[in-house]
Amino acid sequence: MMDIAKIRADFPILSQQIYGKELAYLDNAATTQKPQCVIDAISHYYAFDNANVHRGVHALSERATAEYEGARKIIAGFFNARSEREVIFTRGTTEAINLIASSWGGANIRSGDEVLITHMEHHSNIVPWQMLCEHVGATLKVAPINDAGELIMHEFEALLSERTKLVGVVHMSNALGTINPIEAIIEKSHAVGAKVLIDGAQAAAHLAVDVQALDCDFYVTSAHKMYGPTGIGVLIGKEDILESMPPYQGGGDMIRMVTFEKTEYNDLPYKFEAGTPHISGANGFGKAIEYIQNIGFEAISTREKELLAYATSKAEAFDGLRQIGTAREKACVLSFVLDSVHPHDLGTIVDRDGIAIRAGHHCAMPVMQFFKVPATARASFSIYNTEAEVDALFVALKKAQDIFA
Ligand code: 7TS
Repeated sequence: MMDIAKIRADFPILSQQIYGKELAYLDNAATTQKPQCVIDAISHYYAFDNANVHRGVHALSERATAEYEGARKIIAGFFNARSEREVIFTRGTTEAINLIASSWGGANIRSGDEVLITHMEHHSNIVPWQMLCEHVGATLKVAPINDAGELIMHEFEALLSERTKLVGVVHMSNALGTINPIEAIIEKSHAVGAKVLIDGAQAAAHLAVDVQALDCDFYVTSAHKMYGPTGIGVLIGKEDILESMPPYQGGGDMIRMVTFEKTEYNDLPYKFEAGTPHISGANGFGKAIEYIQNIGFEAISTREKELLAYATSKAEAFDGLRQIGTAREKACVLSFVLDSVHPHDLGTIVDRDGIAIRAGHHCAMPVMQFFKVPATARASFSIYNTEAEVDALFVALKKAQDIFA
């Protein structure tokens, strides 16, 4: 059993009032809140250890480097990467996908090739591939979803061929909560020789990920959705693939030797980390992962399932509410529309009761187009949320419904 009160006490932001009401933060798919240990790690770094990494010979620089590389080691362990060379720090999921599209895609995808994604991708796993395909004359294929918001596996398989060079799939959809069967997706994609990128932006805080067991070629995520800071994320790639890829950006740290005639690039992972990195961010990311590890995925998953089941049963009993996304394998996200209230109005009204949800297209416009809605309201849950907060949400929804009735 998880001690929710104890967990809530770790997150200072939660114990505040908004418009005189207890804050109910139900926008965790957008970003999670940060525990005190993460805040402390960042502030400790600036108060005591701030220096640039990999360069100085002085004590502070050595400390900063040790913390930065220490975080990389924690992340490698968390995702079971084969080595720290496979762990590339990025600004987040978006930058990681752009890095792959630009570097690996630029080198490997040609006119006539295909990139296969799904209908439930976040814009960050659509637009970089559109840009690449347009640039090289390749084709972007989209695997369809069903009315529950699940990938239609046999149609996905039918779209795979020897032309498919890359398959990019979201592990857990931010707009629907759907958890994709990525093991099967990876296996089937590899069978036609395609490389596989898994967008783990949503999944990594909720599900244990083992990149070796999965055998994915690239796994990407963002620290800020895992109780860590914004502005940092990670690309975990297979070493031989990363070795074969050209650098994404040029500059300091990514080189071994520069002359005007020729530049020799640095080893992995530094080849992909041009410029001064987000050192405090990496530090905070490492601490956030330790925080997750201390709780453990078994407890996290049990609790989050409980909360989702509670919210779902309330949603099913609520007159005039239509859930968007009812996949059998689903996590932590309740996306919905009400008959009588536009999602944006809903978001504004419940905010007045201290309840933070998101309203909009969730950077997944094709999902909205599929379900023929302009937007949805989305409550997304985390380990610190409570049944009382879910109750408060549904009281506020009723209020909104009454106002617009
Ligand atoms: N992929 C998925 C599945 C996401 O949910 C997000 C962010 C991203 C990629 C991009 O991550 P970033 O950290 O690089 O921005 N999703 C959301 C959301 O649902 N609400 O705000 C951001």
